[in-house]
Amino acid sequence: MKYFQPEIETMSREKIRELQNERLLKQVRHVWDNVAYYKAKMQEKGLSPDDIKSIDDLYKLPFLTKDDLRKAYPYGLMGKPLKDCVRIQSTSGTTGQRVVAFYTMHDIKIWETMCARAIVAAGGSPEDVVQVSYGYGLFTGGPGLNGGSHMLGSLTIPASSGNTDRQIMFIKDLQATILCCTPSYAAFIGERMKEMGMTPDDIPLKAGIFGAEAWSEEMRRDIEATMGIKAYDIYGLTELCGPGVSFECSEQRGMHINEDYFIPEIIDPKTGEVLPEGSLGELVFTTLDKEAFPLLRYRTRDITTLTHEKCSCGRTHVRMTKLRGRSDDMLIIRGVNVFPSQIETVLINQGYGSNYQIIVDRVNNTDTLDVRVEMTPEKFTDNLGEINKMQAMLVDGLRSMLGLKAKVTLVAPKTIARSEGKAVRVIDKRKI
Ligand code: DLL
Repeated sequence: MKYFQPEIETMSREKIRELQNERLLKQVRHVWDNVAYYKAKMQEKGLSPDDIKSIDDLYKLPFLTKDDLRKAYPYGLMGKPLKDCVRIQSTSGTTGQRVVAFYTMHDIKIWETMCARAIVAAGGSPEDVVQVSYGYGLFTGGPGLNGGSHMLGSLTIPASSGNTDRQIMFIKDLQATILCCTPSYAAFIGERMKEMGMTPDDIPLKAGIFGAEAWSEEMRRDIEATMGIKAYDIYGLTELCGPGVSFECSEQRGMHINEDYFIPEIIDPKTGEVLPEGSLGELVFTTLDKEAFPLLRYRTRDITTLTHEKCSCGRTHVRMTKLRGRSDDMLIIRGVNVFPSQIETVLINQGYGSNYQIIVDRVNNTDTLDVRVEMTPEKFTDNLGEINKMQAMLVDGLRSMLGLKAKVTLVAPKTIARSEGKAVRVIDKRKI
């Protein structure tokens, strides 16, 4: 099975544009008629739905930001009355304001369709056994992939996250072929497998669908080798539905955005100006077929690039590159922009795992960067001279990657807390 919906996933660019134009006009009208908050924003700019005749007019529409979501919390952006809604999902609110999103039955169906497309793109079919080890509940990871797997007709194990030994037992005993969880949890499961003396040959897994947080190519290779699988990236956010907004195919070179449901744009995060294809900038989405929670030009704060370059998988939908992190993940240390993923790349290149912690502080008006890194069992030593040498190598690696001097402390294996969901790797004491 190559595609879940071949006619849509491989549609010609002209047809995609036609479909987007048609749906955009309807979505703008729906918002104007039902979302007073956004209607007021349009009126402030002197706009009415008649001013939006095609995608070419999209730039005229005002942006929606996380701040708007906060102001309109909880019901102010709804496009349907509550009685027509069947579900609420929410973010954990770790990076600030909690987001609450609403779904009609139609919205759930399109969300699950996108997740089914993602599973097929990762080599899945109704023959597969899909173990969903994302958290269930308000977090969208579990319910989204669970729904996608059902829609595809795969046997679904709603394992949820946690109880890692049981996860491994299920994979083995229930013959799971596809694992869905955060990349940090996948790394943790892999680590535990190794400890239990298991090799990839002991488990039937062939693929993993990992997302919800930034992860490096090096971490991907690590997980792939430990589990003997192909690891696919999946992206999404609660505001738009959850996982499945975009997903990787066998090429593993960027995630196809479901363009029949969303129009993506890349803007300059400072000026709001739309940037040409290939530029690195903030990702903005306009929903095209949402009933309960339609969002026009929603600023995600995620930083990426878009490419329409032909993909050998045959899918025609635009791709976004792997995220380096969110614009609000980016640390500014002594004036230098630092993404945690850059630090991770240095660590993994020198043979460490993805268990690390970044501690930023300000001492005597100067920012300090401390990186605590766990030694792997293979690298573990209690010889101080050796440890000093290893630390110095990491300091060098970080200096050439970031242009910054960091302090590195190596710690014993298993001393940094593992994550079953999204890992919290940065502790910025300057904000406290
Ligand atoms: O994390 C939805 C999701 C669940 C996606 C399961 C993939 C898999 P939120 O909790 O609302 O939703 O967080 C959304 O997480 O704006 C990104 O900053 C980040 N994010 C999501 N997927 C990726 C990814 C879910 N593949 C926020 N790579 C987004 C990097 C990601 N960051």
